[in-house]
Amino acid sequence: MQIGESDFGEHVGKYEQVLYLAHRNADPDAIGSAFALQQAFGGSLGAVDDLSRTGQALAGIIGAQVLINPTTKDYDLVVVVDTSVRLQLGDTPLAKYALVDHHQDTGMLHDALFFIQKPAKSTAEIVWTILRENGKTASRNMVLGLLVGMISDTGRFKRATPSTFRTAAELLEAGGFDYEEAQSALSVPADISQRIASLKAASRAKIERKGPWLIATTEINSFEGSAAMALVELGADVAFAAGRHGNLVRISSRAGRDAARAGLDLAEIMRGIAEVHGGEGGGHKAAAALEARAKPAALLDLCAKRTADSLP
Ligand SMILES: [Mn+2]
Repeated sequence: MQIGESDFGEHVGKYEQVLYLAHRNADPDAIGSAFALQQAFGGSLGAVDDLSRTGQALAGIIGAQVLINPTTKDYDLVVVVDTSVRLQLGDTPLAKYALVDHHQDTGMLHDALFFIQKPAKSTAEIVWTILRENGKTASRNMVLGLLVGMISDTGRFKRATPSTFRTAAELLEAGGFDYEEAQSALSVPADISQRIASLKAASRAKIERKGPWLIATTEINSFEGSAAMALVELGADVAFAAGRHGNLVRISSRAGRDAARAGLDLAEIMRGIAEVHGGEGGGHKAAAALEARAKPAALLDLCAKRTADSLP
């Protein structure tokens, strides 16, 4: 059941033990959003498997105590935050759950007791509305977490909307800190294994050209998301990085602004390919992922082909 932001307190208030759960490799938007909800409404804060590098740094800065792989059956309600696809929660068992999210996928909505899902540029923006409309006051650290989440998910406001800027201004006024402080929370140097992964991804990349478009595919075994982003920063319009994880293949994809403007929808492409290979995929138009059981090279070829077909 879809609910409005103002009804969140009433719904979540019916449960005693509430867990706010962020997805695997939890990023600043997931951590900042889940932390603000947990602080405002009470309960525990958790994440599946691990936090991302910047998610970890943010948790330290705002003092978020994140339980890794908490036992979900110990809670009456799990509020899944910033997550739209079941695969982002791994094998975590979910009984009664709610959802607060900004992605475009509908896979988790059906079984949710209640959900708020809007196409905002970050979950943090939705959470800020939830706090405001439920009369919650936010501490400096809650506000800082939300703003860092917004900065991170909008690519430092590259993908911002007027409403993103309005919310950012409200957060700066409410938090009483400088914008610079929020931005510096994201300046975490990449560790050496991540830099090696990006360099290997580039050196192994296969490049296809369709008219003015460059599509890059590569295989590495970790940091697929940052590797795909690195290939776009190097000049690819669209990049796919595949890695094997046990008997699953994970592919992360990123698109540059021109490809996204031309109508490319990576979430749809990843969802479509995953579905026919017994997996799951989704995300955003310019950043999406899939997990499936197939040969990485075959999946990458399919990704490149569907992308070329959908670019003008
Ligand atoms: Mn997000």
